[in-house]
Amino acid sequence: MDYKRILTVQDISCIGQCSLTVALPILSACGAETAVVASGVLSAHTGGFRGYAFGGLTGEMPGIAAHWKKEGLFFDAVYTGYLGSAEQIGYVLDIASGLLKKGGPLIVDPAMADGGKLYAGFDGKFVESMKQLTSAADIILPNITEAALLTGTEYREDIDEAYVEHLLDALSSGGATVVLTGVGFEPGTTGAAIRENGKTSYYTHEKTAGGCHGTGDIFASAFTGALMRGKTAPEAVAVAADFVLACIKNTVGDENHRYGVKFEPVLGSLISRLG
Ligand code: PXL
Repeated sequence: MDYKRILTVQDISCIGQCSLTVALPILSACGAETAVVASGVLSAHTGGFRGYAFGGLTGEMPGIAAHWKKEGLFFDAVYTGYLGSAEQIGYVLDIASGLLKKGGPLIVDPAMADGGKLYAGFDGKFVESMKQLTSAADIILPNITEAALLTGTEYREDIDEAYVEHLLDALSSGGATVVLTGVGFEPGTTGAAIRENGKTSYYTHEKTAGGCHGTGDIFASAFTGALMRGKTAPEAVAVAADFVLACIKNTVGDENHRYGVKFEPVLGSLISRLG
């Protein structure tokens, strides 16, 4: 098996089953060595919790990157998630240009919004900086809200093919592959639209009744892991979407589990699927 080294840059939400606490185990399950740069440490994620403790780690980023450069450590892929500031995005761009192996993908999940709204703490200035990062990316993994913000398009809940095509056109104009999540045209369905090399394809599956936090991070991590295991982008989308659905099914109905999905018992199915 081809053994890949992936760098992921996102926060540590100490509790909450999102960002690094899901990316690390999922990428490991996909068979990849995973290095991390933590963008910040929060007691819990900002969706649904109040009064969380927060500390940024921006100041650590250049020193970490400089040490790796000195050691000659390079990455097969760089995958970014939740970042805290324009300054951090600048450091991530430096890391991608200095530490990514030739031909390795920069995969950007512009984790900053959902359900028509920016996450707590983000503003229009941050969106502008995120546009810089997505412009440099080889693969972008936005949900509909993030895609609308990044392209200056009105957010719509009732989406149709023309709306999705417009978002895909705008996001892929620089040549990136785009995986737009939360796309379903029929009631009771959801999935992803993929734009690669000018062609759109869809992966559609059932939509469960309740939404769960952290599923965007789980999708992006499983997608990245599957892609680095040699799957094509549409194949990696299918792997990631099926995994997310299985995680949600393993969680809904558990009133005591309110902040994320119980993905750990489902990791075995991801490992088996990737052979
Ligand atoms: O799941 C995305 C995410 C990651 N990290 C933090 C968050 C969120 C979404 O709210 O608050 C800290």
